[in-house]
Amino acid sequence: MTSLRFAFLFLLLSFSALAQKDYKLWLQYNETSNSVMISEYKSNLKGIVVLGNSETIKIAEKELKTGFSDMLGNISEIKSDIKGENNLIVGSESNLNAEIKNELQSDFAKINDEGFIVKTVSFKNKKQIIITGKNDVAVLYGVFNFLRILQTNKSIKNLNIADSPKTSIRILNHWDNLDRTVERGYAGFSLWNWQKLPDFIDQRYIDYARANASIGINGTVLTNVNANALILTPQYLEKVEALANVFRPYGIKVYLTARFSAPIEIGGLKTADPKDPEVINWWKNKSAEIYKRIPDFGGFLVKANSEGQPGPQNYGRDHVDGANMLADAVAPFGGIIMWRAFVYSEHDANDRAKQAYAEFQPYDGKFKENVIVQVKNGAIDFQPREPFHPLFGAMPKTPLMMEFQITQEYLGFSTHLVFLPKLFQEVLESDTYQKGKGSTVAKVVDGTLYQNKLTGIAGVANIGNDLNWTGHPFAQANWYGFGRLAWNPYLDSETIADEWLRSTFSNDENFIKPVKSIMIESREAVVNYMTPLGLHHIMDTGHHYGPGPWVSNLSRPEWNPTYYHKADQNGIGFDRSKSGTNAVSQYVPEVADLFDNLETCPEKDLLWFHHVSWDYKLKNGQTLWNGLALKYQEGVNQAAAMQNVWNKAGKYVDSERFNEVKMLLEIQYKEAKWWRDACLLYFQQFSGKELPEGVEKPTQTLEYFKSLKFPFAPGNG
Ligand code: BDP
Repeated sequence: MTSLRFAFLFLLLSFSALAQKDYKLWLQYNETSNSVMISEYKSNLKGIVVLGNSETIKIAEKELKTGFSDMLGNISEIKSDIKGENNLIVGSESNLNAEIKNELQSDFAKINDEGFIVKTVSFKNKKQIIITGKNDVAVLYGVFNFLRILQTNKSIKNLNIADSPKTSIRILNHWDNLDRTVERGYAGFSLWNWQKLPDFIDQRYIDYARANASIGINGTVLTNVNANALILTPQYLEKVEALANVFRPYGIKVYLTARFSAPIEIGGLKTADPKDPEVINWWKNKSAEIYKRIPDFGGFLVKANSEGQPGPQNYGRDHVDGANMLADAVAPFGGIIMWRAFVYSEHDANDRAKQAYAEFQPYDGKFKENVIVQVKNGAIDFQPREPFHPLFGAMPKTPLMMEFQITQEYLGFSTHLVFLPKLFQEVLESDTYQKGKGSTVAKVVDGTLYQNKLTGIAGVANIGNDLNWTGHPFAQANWYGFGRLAWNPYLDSETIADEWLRSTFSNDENFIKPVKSIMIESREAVVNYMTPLGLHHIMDTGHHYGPGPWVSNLSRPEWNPTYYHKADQNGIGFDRSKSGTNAVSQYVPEVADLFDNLETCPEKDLLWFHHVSWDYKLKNGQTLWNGLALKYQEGVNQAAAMQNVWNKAGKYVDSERFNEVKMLLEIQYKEAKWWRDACLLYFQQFSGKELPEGVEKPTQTLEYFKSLKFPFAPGNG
């Protein structure tokens, strides 16, 4: 009996210890096993001196102490007073003594307000490491950077880092509803426990803020873009205020989504017309009320006149009228409006891919200073691959921010391993040619192309209350990678994968090398088994999980997959060339011509821009039909290869995470085959051709695949 009880207790304890690993994200602070590094770290870190006493500085100090004790074991040697050398001195510029400040003058000149310096200096002939910045949050960023150096087993002998974020708004968009369901959320329910707020502060809020601060995220939109006006009532604002208080010391500002019809729904007005004086007043008063509670409130994110959401057009006004009215309301308090450009209309017979550009481009220069237009990375909707959105670079007088989707609505939910920084990087590196060669999307987003002051990157969060935050252990890498790229849109995704793996799992090269390679390949794998060669939006209806290329019965034409692939006896693909919908003309001539011309159009975008015959010859000499089938097979093979690699990783990873990933990769492989078979059987009806050699034969019929239904797929309202 007793031994049974012990066994149970042991099981419970080991479960929680393991579960904690998953929960700790990339902040594992694993004990360093590299003896060379340990002795280097210990000899360079004899003492810590922390200057200042703000909450933020206390967080920084605690973080350092946790990091050191976890990674370096016994830190009893680390004293808190500074006499000799080899100390770590941590504090903001104003707290440094004059001599150190002087020593760092040229470094301070290099950084902006959120930037940090991590530097080995020698003063009074004594070597010290300084972590500093212009304020305490910047110091906290420096601390996390320093800890990352230790986590990734890099040298701290001669540090010389001065690093600043290249964008000013680095923000998560939570599509969280007040009932705690999460639109397109695949990691459980919303973190925000509205019922228990404001009095109950879940430890998760603090851990969330800490994780975000560790990667430089400085803003969070708490609520769904399909907004509920209730969040703006005093009852809820009190709860929002409680969250803002938790996040503040971590440098994170809170933002809300504003439902455009709120003046009617909660204000008792008859209209929400942005030109109506009462409406204008209502928003002014509402903003004042919010800022009274939350003086550093960030502002509003707005989805208006998009997919049925209310907006200025309901009153014969336009997006500029709506955005500017709200901008005026928050301007006195330093707030901003992030106005989304994700619009397409059921009454517009035009190619959906052209609609946002057509509607927004003419507004260039018309928005108030504190408005930033938030544009999705591509012109349709977060597909596994889309060419960059033509609005990037096309509105020189308007700040534009990037909207990426971290949650995998169209990329296998939290079931498939897909390393998204690869996708993000591809978009950011795309050349718009707006000011000649080298006018990349990254330069639009970081403001260097047109000298915009307001800059930003938003990511639709993949976070929920699952024990491991993101559903799939590897989906944590997408949150991490998003933050790193928002800080520096020029970072290489391979560097990000490397950092994340080392901080999350192990520094062992035998683990890093192969596992990094599957991360890097995973994005192309998913493109191959879902939507190769420029196919897009052929996911099943509503929930968007799994293939549904046959769906053609939805009320709005542009919701149907058949609208996007246009497969028929003659071929497949959406003709957006000059002889088709001419969507290519929304890009500057260099880019337009590249996409327009079959010879130069990258094959990865072929069916996005062209309808080509089944016998069309691809660059590798294959016919389009054979090439398409082989791409689907390649995706399946890649999914299998991912499994092979992971199966050998067991000895470097705790068994819980190892098994989780193993099971998920098995599902991914199974579903890659599902995608291949369903799509090829469906398209084969039009091509009328046999599958080429090397492509496995489907084991089910097309009817079987069509019959699959997923009424309770998550994230779908
Ligand atoms: C689509 C989603 C939908 C969102 C919409 C948006 O399917 O749930 O509300 O985008 O971004 O991707 O507004």
